[in-house]
This record gives sequence, C-alpha cells and structure tokens, in this order.
Amino acid sequence: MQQNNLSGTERIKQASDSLRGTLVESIEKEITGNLNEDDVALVRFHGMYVQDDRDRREERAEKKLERLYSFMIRLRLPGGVIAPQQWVDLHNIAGENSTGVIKITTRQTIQLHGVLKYDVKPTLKAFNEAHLTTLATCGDINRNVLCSSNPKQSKVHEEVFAYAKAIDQLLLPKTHAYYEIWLDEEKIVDKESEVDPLYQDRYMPRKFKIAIAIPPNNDVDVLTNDIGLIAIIENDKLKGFNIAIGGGMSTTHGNADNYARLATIVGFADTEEKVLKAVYEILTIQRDYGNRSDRKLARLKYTVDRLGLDWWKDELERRCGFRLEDERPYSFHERKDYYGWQQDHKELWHYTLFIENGRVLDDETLALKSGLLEVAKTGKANFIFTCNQNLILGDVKEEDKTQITEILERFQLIAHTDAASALRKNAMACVALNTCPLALAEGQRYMPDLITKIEPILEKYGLQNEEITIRMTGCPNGCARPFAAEIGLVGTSYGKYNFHIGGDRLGERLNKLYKESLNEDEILNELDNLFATYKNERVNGETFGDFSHKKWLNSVPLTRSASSLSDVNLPRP
Ligand code: SRM
Ligand code: SF4
Repeated sequence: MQQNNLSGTERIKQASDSLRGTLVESIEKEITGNLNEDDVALVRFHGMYVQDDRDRREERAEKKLERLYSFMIRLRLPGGVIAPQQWVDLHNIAGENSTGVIKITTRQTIQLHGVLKYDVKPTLKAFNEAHLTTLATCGDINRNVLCSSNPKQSKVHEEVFAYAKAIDQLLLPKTHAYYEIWLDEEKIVDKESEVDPLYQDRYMPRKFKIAIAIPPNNDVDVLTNDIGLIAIIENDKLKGFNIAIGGGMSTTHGNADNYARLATIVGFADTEEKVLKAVYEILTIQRDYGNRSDRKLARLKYTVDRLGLDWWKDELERRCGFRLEDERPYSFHERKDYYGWQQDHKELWHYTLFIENGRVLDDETLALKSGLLEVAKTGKANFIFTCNQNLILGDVKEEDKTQITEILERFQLIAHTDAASALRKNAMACVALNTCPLALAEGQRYMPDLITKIEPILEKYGLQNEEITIRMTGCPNGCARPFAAEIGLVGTSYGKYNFHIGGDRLGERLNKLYKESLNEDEILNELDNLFATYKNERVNGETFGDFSHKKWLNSVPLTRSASSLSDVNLPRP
C-alpha cells in the first residue's frame, strides 16, 4: 500500500543502509554521551535505547552540563531461558558495565541500565562471547517471542518452546550491521545477502510482539500481543494453535483514538509449516498495510480495526495459500507463576522465585543477586524468566535439589518468596523513573511501598489471600500491562494515577477507567471502600475483577480500554 506523509522514522529506516546509519561515527564521538539524532532511532534495532538519568537532569542543567546519557540494553531470549554459565557471565557484565541491577522484564528477558557509550561495544562483545545477543529486541521489528514458562505444562512445553525459537529465527532481520558495528566482523561485500524479503528497507511500521500460551495458564498474557498463539492440546498431544491478532496495551491520556485491545482469534492451524507461514504472512500484511504516517496509529491492532477481521482473514488465507480451520475450544483457568518447587513429568524440579518487579540486586534486606550467582555457579539450574518478572531455577535433577535448596535457604530466598503476600506476588510495575524518558510518574520504585499500604486494608476485610492482580505503570504506554489487570494504576503526573478496575483474573477482559488522577491517599481510600463492598456483597468466591466489573462497570463497552473517563463513551472507528 502506497502511503504519503511518511513519518520521520520511516525515512530514517529507509536511508539507514540496513540499520547502519552513522552509528560507528556516533559511538566514537567523544564530545557527547549521546548519539547522532537519527542513530537514536536506529540503535534500537540493535537492542538498546539512549536514556538519561532523570533524577539528575536539574542538577546537570544548573551546572550547564549535558544530560547524563547512558544506554539501556535488552537481551533477546525467546522463551526466556539461559544456562547457568550465562547467568554468571551476565552477572559479571552487569557488574562491570551497568548499574549492576539485572532487570527481568515483563517480556521474559533481561535489561541492563546505565551503560555508558564507551562501554556499549565491550558489553555487546561480552554478551556475544556468552552466546547472548541483543539484536532486534527493540525497534520496529519482531521482539522477544514469549512462551509459557509454566513447569506444570511440561509434556508439551518442549514442543511449544521449539515454536518460540523457530518464530524467533524466522523473523530475524537479514542485515549484517549488528555484527559489523559491535562485533567487528568483516564488512559485508555481497549486499545481496542482506536483501530482506520480510522487512525490506523500512522494517515494520511499528514494534511487533508475539506470545505463545499453553492453556490452562495464560501466564504470558497472550491476548495483549500483536500475535497470540494459543496451544491446543488434546490427550496430552499438541494439535496446533489458535491464532489471535491485534492485541496491544498502549493508550494516550485524553485521546480516544489510542486504546488498549485484546487480540481476536482468526482461526486454527495444525502443522508447524502452516503456523509459521501464517505468522510470517500476518507480518507481511501489517508491513504492507500498517500506518506509516502516524506512529501512534501504527500498531497491528489499528490495522485490524481499520480493515476489519473478515478482510484480514481473507487476505491472510490468500497469502498463505491455505484456509485456516475454525478456532478450537480451549480455556484459561489461571494466569500466574507457580511459586516454590514444582516437579515435571521428567522428574526434574523447578523453583519459582518471587522477584519484586524483576529487580535482581543485593540490598540491606536480601542478598538476592549473590544468592543467584551461587546457584548459577553450581551449574545445576537453568535460569528461566517469566512474563511476570519472576525467575524459575529450572531443570534441577532430583539429586541436585538439596544443594540448590540449601543455597536458597542460606540466602533466605525461600523465606523471601514465602513471606510475600498474595497481592505482592501478583503485582507488577514498569521501570518508569529514573530511566524511562516517557514516565509521568513512578513505577517500580514506588509500587513496593504502595503494596505495603494496601496489605493492611485487605487484612482488615479478611481478603489477604485473594490473588488480586494489580499493575502499575508510569504512563499510559502500558509496559506492565495495567489494562489487563484487576486493578490498574496508570501514571498521569508525578504522584498521580488513573485508577482502573474490572479486568478479569485470566487476561480475557480489559479493565476500565474508574477514577482519574488519584494521589496515594485517594487510591487507598477508594480501595478501602471497594474492598468493603466486595467483602460484603460478593457471591460464590467471585474475583475482585469480576465483582468490580459487575457492580461498577457493566455499562461500559468490554473489549477496549481507554485512558480517560471522557474517552470511554466516545464512538469507536
Ligand atoms: Fe515498554 C517503551 C520498558 C514491555 C509498551 N518500554 C518503553 C521504553 C523503551 C521507553 C522508551 O521508548 O524510551 C521503556 C524503557 C524503560 C527503561 O528505562 O527500561 C519500556 N517495556 C519496558 C519494560 C522494561 C517494562 C518492565 O518493567 O518490564 C518491558 C520490556 C519488555 C521487553 O523485554 O521487551 C516493556 N512495553 C512493554 C509492554 C508489555 C508487553 O509487551 O507484554 C508493553 C504493552 C504491550 C504493547 O506493546 O502494546 C509496552 N513500551 C510500550 C510502548 C507503547 C507502544 C505502543 O503501542 O504505542 C512504548 C512507547 C513506544 O513504543 O513509543 C514503550
Ligand atoms: Fe516508561 Fe511508560 Fe513503559 Fe513505564 S509504561 S516503562 S513509564 S514507557
């Protein structure tokens, strides 16, 4: 589809010589910690963002100093698994080149923050030596492919996990720029080998996200992705996947044109060949028809709503050369991580450890990072990241379980996991301040304190064991998927949050805005009132999300979430 008025980013991508731009020059420029303007966009495709320390902006400005620029670097880990030695390497790289905090993200991977410009290349080289890459973890391209990490589903898990890896490989860009710029590989002479039939020269109109869920657990929040694959299992055998398209979280305060949307199932495919083909062609359709003028409307969800599901299905089948079957029945019963030890069908053990907001560090109360290093050094547990920012120490043999348990106990990591309340264990917050340039309010730095203040309210009503999902983000972009939680807190300005309720526990119904821009006291007051009513009036163990939806929101449309009350009643396209 020809489009006029291409956005600035489209031009940058097209003129970038397969994502090279002037990155080499930018990185070597000593006068600034930043990159050349266009390279700021291009470097994302290489797996990193230029950021600055927002806590120090004022002080630096007063001293007439440049902002304190550094890089956030994100790993590509389809399915979120690394070997113990890779964790040791990651630990060392984080200590040498970043703030030292290892951050587990909501998309099953790792980020390091605070990497200075001259440390970027050594960091990427060190990752490469550890067989880790950051290629295509950011930018207008397919991102890290999520796969359920639930050890209970292990019989089909390996097979499904193989799909995550296959999709990851299928959708990698063909450019050699990453290897040339960061790993000093020889410049490519044969430009033909860089021709990219999928991404061509402008890549996707916007970021692209894929997740695979294995019912009955929706731990990956499958419907919040551009493509959600739902494994269909009959008699313990993988039969294929329901394919859902058009999920996404981001909204904009005060603009009803941007909305959160859950993906819609378009059909079922049985063989690997068909599933991969369908995934690939969904990307080509979005590549060809996605909005390249307005980046706020460029995600697949808008292309799906603009062109309609029937059109999409026809076009997809035409490009695939086969018909999709009708969607197969499935149901989600849970959306959670199973804390503690679980044993799988191969008699391997998996310990799911609670990591608050995914931040692995040592502090005055817990030597989490040191404990995990000691586990990794045994070489006896894989490290598996969940989409809820937690960590599974996985694939532990029966004879090694005592040793791993001893380390976890010595570092009080089991006690730490056991002591966390149900609310805390089901909470997520995004990074937000001080590194995220888009944050309007705090996220992960504030959420733990807020939870501490909510816990006594739940106890007052005897609700402390309710596994209510609560998620906070510093802005409406939705990085902790707040619109798919029973309680969503979405930053509007410093110390203030839009207050959303009524999402279901399984990730199949979005919440709705209930009150705008509340401060902490107002949030706590609202929760006190809502929990009191919930305690008194709920029937048959209704979840808080279902109760809230029925009691306070049932007149509001179901499938989309807007970010301001005034948006909710506006007509949709
Ligand atoms: Fe996100 C941008 C952090 C998951 C929607 N996200 C950002 C940036 C890179 C800010 C920026 O553009 O400069 C944040 C960096 C903060 C920092 O300092 O690290 C950021 N997003 C994160 C992470 C680290 C949150 C976390 O605490 O775990 C997650 C990293 C995931 C990963 O490993 O790849 C993260 N971001 C998400 C999710 C959740 C998901 O994918 O399941 C979403 C909502 C789902 C979706 O995409 O619809 C999400 N992030 C966004 C958006 C809105 C995109 C849109 O459709 O408009 C932005 C802003 C943008 O792209 O313009 C954004
Ligand atoms: Fe930043 Fe907003 Fe994402 Fe939080 S939700 S990390 S504030 S972009």
